[in-house]
Amino acid sequence: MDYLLTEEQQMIKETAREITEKKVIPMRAELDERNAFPTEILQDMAKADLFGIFVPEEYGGFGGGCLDIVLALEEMARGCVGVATSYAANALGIFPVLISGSKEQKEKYLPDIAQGKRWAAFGLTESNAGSDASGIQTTAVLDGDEWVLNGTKQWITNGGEAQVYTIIAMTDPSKGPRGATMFVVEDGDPGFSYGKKEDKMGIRASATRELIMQDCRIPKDRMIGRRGTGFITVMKTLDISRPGIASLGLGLGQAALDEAVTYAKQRVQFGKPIIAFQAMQHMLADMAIQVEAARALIYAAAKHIDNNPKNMSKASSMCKVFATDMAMKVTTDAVQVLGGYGYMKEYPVEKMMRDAKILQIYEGTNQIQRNVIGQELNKEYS
Ligand code: COS
Repeated sequence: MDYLLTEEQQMIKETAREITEKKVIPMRAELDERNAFPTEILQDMAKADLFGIFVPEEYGGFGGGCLDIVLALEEMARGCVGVATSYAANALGIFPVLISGSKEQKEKYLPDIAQGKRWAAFGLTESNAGSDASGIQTTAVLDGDEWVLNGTKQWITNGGEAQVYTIIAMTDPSKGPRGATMFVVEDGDPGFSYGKKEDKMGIRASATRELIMQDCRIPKDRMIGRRGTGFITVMKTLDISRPGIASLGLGLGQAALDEAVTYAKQRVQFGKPIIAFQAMQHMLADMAIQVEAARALIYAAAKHIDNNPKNMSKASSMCKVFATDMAMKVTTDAVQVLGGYGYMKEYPVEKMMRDAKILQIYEGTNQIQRNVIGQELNKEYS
């Protein structure tokens, strides 16, 4: 379907697609097998200016919006969701600075991010604070001209690979969500270290580690926004970022559909290609409908977010739920279409199905997204 994308938007898609075809697809099985971080591929993306998409022009980027990011991520995810997750986590990590950072912080970090000289990561989750984001226990205490952070962040994408970390900590624990504040912690800060790299079911080309802060001292001016505004910044960050996760589901679903149709045309059983059987055609048709419906919803939600920055939550959660549930279903069906071959590592759909699962879990489970949508409906109809 023609979504009437501008020339610039088509260029973003083509650039991301070229890197995906030339660099990502040939490497994805090996990265998955070795649980290896795609440093060189990310450097290639930086050279192609893909890291500047979401950075404002005054800080050396292209000033793109949510739609521009989802277009790039869709193409990346057609190749490998692990690689695309590393890119997406960089955007997620720097969004708090974009949303609530001071001019000085933007000047300090954004040009490097736009050029891919430094990568970012987002530190929210803890062992006892997953869906319940305001349950964080990491603390930050002001000591003279420095903040002292203590706590451990868990399952942080790009952990140990990024140089810039946006981290939420309690500055006034008795105030609940209103007592949380965000900070920038940099690789090499005293008292800041990483846990071991996690061994995951899917998205194995992305790095996931703990961030450990033991009397981690950072300068006072690393606080993002005002004291006590951290939770709101986190919520806004997730609102902007979740369509990107939806788009990972979209690219993945499209890739699984491509594999399934190609296979169904080649595989001959009972004397004809299996695509000639109605049972197969109906399955492929349902997959194609779901992929296209996800694309339409994501592009519409991204446009809405670009034009209504104060009213993002429902559109953001809706497309995240729909597209990532779609990706799980469509990749599972693709394995079914390929049958025994689909279950073997020799064919890419096995990895696609493993990669799909996390999309229903990270950046807010799909159950939490439904809560957000339900709460918004409750407000709208009051
Ligand atoms: N934008 C701006 N402000 C928001 C907001 C949003 N999208 N969502 C909530 N807020 C505000 C509320 O208005 C409230 O402000 P007041 O103190 O002025 O009333 C405050 O934030 C607290 O909101 P709420 O009471 O709804 O917080 P809850 O603790 O009930 O949590 C959910 C809300 C479940 C939505 C939140 O915890 C969440 O998103 N959890 C999932 C976290 C997640 O995605 N984790 C994955 C890891 S991150 S990669």
